[in-house]
Amino acid sequence: MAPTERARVLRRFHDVLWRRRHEVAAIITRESGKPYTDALGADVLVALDFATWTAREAPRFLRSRWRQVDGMLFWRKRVRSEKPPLGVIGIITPWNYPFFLPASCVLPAIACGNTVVLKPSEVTPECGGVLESLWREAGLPEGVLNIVQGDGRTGAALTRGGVDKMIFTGSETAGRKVAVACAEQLIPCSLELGGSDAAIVLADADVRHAADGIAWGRFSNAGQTCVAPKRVFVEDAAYDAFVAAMGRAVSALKMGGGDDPATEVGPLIHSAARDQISAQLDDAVARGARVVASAKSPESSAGNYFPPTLLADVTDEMRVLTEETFGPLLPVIRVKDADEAIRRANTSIYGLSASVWTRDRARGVAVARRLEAGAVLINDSVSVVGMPDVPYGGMKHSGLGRLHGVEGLAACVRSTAIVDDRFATWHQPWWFRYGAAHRAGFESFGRLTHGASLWERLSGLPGVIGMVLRRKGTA
Ligand code: TXE
Repeated sequence: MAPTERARVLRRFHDVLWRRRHEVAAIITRESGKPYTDALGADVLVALDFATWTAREAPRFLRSRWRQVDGMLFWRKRVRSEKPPLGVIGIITPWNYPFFLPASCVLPAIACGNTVVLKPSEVTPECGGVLESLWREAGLPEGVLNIVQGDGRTGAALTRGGVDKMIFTGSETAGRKVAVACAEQLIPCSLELGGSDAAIVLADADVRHAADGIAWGRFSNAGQTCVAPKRVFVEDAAYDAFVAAMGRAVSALKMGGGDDPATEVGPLIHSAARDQISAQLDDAVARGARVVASAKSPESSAGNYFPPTLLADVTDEMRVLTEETFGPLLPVIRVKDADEAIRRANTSIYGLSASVWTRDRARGVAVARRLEAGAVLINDSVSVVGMPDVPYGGMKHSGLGRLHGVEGLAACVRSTAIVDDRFATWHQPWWFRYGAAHRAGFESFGRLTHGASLWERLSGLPGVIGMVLRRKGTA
């Protein structure tokens, strides 16, 4: 199919998803426990945006035309850089955004002409199933999108199953195994492996605005978001006011079942996730951290609920700072100034995203440039992952490569060049038939292209013309 024809299929996928949005959001809520509002907003609506952007931009990105090759030596040549598909792309996704993550990886892969084998998380298989059914209804030809269900063993088999590229989102441990398998086969991989994002609250910030924004970033999806702010550094002058505002925000959060429209924080994905976050909290408290505030758990003890919890008096060796916390825990750290905040933020092994909170937006940009992160938001958190045209991915242990935007499209293609010579039978000046005249010809060429003055350059011209004509028709 031509890129424009594929774009038409993407638009139909968009239309089918829009029509079936309530059914899809209900599946997401049922499988993951997240509030229906989040399922509709952060999974379905964002996927719709990605479909629109990819259908519009992919054909533009894939377009190629002949152009003159640069450099005087190559004046006879024209080139066409093309972007053919990679072939089969293997995609492995986790459970935290069980519809958006697979959808946003599949869209550019298909738009660029690849076929896909997708392995959704074993915890949320139905979200993968419904994605397949939406594409089928959109008229995607048979065999272009193939879903395989299973756990890590299926993922490992897919990684070594003859694919041309892997796109993986998940834990650092599994991602590292995927990277090793890809390295052994010499195939590329894109890895998105989570983070421990810093939020830096500067002294001039509107603390209530910062507290509300960081609370949403950290506690939405029950804290199970790779780009959530997981460590907050607050300049001394704003610290007390910020902790008070954040304490109020945390205490006011409404926990409950996903179907209740008032629910802001649902349960964790499974009991193992709850045990892990409990252990990280216990470690912090045992080492002297203080629980400043926590939300009220729902009356019913059923479900893997874990109350959003605000922690102060946190020290660098606690697990809540050294590890990724994939649940609703928020440690707040007092720092002397922005320099200390940046230095401590950058000590993490992760570097996915970060945020800076300030009224002085120019200062925010200056701080952003010094943070080791793939993206920095000023006065917001998390939303970068929902922007279809903004490159997304991390530094350090947060992964390799970029998804989304033009960079994400580029990650789904090869880059090839066809170089054509305008004269089918003229020998190239640099081919064999060396001799004194040939050497002088190169000297003249050097003068013409690199001479220090106009005069020196022009002095090379006769020799170059002679060199070209000598080669014309040379057998
Ligand atoms: O991830 P896994 P899990 C982090 C977060 C969380 C932890 C564990 O800290 O607490 O990871 O979550 C497949 N080869 N993130 O255990 O195991 C697996 O089947 C190939 C951050 O759920 O990495 C699933 O489809 N594939 C993250 C996917 O990898 C393998 C989101 C993710 O599962 C595999 C999720 C293997 N050897 C967890 N082993 C983020 N970046 O947002 C497993 N899989």
